[in-house]
Amino acid sequence: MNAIESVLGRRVWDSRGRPTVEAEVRLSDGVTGRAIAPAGASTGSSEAVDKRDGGNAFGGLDVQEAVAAVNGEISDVLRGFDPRDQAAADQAMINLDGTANRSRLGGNALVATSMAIAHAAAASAGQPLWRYLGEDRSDFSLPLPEVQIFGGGAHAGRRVDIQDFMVIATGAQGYTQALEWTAEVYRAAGTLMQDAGLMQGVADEGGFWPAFETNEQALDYLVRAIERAGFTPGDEMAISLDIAATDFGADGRYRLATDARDVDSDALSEMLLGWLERYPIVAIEDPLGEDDHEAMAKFTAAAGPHVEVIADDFICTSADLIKAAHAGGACNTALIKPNQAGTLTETKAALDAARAAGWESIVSARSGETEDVTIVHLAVGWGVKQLKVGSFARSERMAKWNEGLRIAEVLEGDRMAPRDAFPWGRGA
Ligand code: 2PG
Ligand code: MG
Repeated sequence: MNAIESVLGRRVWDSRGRPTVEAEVRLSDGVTGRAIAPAGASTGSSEAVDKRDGGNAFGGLDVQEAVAAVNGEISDVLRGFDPRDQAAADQAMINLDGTANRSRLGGNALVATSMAIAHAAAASAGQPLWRYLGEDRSDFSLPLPEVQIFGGGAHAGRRVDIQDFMVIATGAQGYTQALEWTAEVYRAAGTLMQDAGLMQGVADEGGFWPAFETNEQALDYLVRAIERAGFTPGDEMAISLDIAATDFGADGRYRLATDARDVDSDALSEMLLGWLERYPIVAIEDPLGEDDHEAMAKFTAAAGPHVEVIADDFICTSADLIKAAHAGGACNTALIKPNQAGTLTETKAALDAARAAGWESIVSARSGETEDVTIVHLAVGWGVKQLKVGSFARSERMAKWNEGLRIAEVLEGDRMAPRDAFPWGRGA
């Protein structure tokens, strides 16, 4: 039987110049698979935690202990496992770690290893990862891209409170066209910023630095960028927001520093619902804090079925938290991030829980990324209809968008999930 022979851990560097964990799984047939752990800046409290060394080097963010765990304990425990039995290998790592939040060995050590096992198994089977993961599927399609134009919040020194101002090419015929349209909007936004004297470079995920006076000004510029690029807002190109409210509020109180306002849950909800009325917004992520359950349920009901109310920090890619949110009527769409869960098996369990709840799902990158393109393969292989990767600039982002183009070529056409698979946008 083909079996895992060893796992090699090494320290590599992410898009913010921080150390991160790469794992390389070697199989007895000589095939290897490799993956790198990403890292978030706006994290939810129930996420699997990265193991960081502390101390003086690299602001305490070094990962030598997590790398040592991969080379030592993790490699030892996985030796002999069938690489095709992802669930068994992941469970062995979960048991070995022994903590609820993966803090002993590190979520970064676990997720890199877990993804590397899948890469090795796929390579050994002579298949691209997306096809290997989708072995039981007969039909594949590309996900609809959700792309950041302005970065904010924790990704831009809190220059504005809202974290992601994004576009979704709701009218595009396919993945290739969705990227083409997004590229035009990104360029148009850059020109607008330049002309207004507001161009100050880009934020962490490649979106333009938000040199705005108010949060709402970013929305105005986004609509203007869509128009300037020649598209109809709300028809061809729609807006998606990640409020990341956990980052500026707790216990039902929120501080909108840009607008110099302190608000409660109701006032924040009212402001956001007003935006839903006035702007072509089809999706809104973490509109309230991770601890604000009742307000989130109220907001979800008020936003209505045609707006995706996306849970990120609110559910942290946890099947149990998705079930609880669904039972409480909070949110209708899950953001799926492998490193929040810790292993691919738990990530898939969260996706399955979202599907069982009748939710939509979006596979997502983190703000700290690398050349690793695993998430694109997860989206295609698992049949997830949307993908969030950050902006349309910088290679850690473009590596993912470009990987989608290669997969589209193999699929003989860039078929995206059909338009009627989305509850919003044109024809909703
Ligand atoms: C998010 C992500 C990506 P981070 O909040 O959705 O934008 O950010 O990786 O910093 O959590
Ligand atoms: Mg988020």
